[in-house]
Amino acid sequence: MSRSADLFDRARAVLPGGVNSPVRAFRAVGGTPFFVARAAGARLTDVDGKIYIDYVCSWGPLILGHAHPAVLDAIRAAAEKGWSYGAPCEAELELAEVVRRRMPSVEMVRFVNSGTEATMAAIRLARAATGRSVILKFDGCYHGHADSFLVKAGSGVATLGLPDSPGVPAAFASLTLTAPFNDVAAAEGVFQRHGDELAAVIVEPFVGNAGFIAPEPDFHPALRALCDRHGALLIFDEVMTGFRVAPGGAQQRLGIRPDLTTLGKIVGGGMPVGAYGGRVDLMGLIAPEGPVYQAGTLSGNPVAMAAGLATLRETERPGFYETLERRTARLVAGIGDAASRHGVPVTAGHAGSMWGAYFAAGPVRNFSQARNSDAARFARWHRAALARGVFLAPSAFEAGFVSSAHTDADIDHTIEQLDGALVETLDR
Ligand code: HOZ
Repeated sequence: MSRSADLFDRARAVLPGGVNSPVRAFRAVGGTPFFVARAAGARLTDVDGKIYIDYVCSWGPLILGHAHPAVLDAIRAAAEKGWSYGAPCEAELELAEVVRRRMPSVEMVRFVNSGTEATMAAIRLARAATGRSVILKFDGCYHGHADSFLVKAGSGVATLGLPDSPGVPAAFASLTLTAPFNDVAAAEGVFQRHGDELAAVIVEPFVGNAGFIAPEPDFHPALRALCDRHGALLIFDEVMTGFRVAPGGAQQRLGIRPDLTTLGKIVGGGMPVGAYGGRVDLMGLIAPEGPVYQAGTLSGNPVAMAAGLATLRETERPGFYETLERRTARLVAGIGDAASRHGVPVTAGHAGSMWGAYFAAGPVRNFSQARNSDAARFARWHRAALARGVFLAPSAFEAGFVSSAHTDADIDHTIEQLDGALVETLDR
């Protein structure tokens, strides 16, 4: 028995499913998860000494790869000065200023500890600001695990095939309306029926929790116009896309100015950080400036702020995003080429260094098309790739990520291994 399998056995006795976040249990791809001993650059090493090129990158935060020296130095330096104050520190202010400079729609920001906290708070703020209760989300989009969002959600909810979560009161779920992603007519229909009840539309601008789905050109402009016409707020959930798909996130890439934005992952450089922010008149409603309550003992944690700042600083090097995008495009093209050579239908895409591949002829423009992809083949591909030292997200309903630590040679090696892994999935 491997040491990972042994640890997983022990873990199952004390952690539900042996994990602290469901997708990590590998249920969708079979087998048991490896346990990580250490990580550096583009590689993870497991407790049995096996090395993997990592395309999960901690589910998105590690745009510089693992244990980047500049981030490590910043964490060390911050920790030496104490790692939790419960009082303001300069790094919070510095990170807020960087966020505002990079995302001008975020005129003011509040740091929290996770993406879930950020989306929860953003919805509370939208409800308070509009005096309305209903929200619209899109099928397969995942906005964390707060009650309001576990309705037709992506990520682990989709991976485990749970329609909706028990424990969410029906009264709560009834305030969350849904529509298919990329379907302007459906969104218009919701606004026609509920326009005066809608506090907000929340959307992952590029979906990363149902696999990777790109928006069609008319989708976000239509959402912006609908919100403006009906007095609802547009919330871009940029937990995955923020500082990932462009220096200023999806809103820069798409040329859309949301009213509120939620952030996580990269903004904390791999430490537990989330954030929400937006128009100053809205953020002025947050306590203590205004009456909308939200608080947190560890919010603005000095070590986490330092990691986020160091990470964002590194991404400002000339050519950073261009190089990442070029490498990701090469990876995605390599997967597509191998698939067509072997006669396997694949639809693959990327935005910046966020990417995904479905075993489907395509197009994949919404969650129901994503769900019709060949998940069984994905599972075989995942297992074969893992055996060949390539770690992909263990679900067809999660995006992949390339970091600046992935070299051209890593990408070429990965393409070769994924090609071999695909051959192993062919019916013979
Ligand atoms: N559900 C998150 C990604 N979409 C995190 C999964 C994890 O950390 O295991």
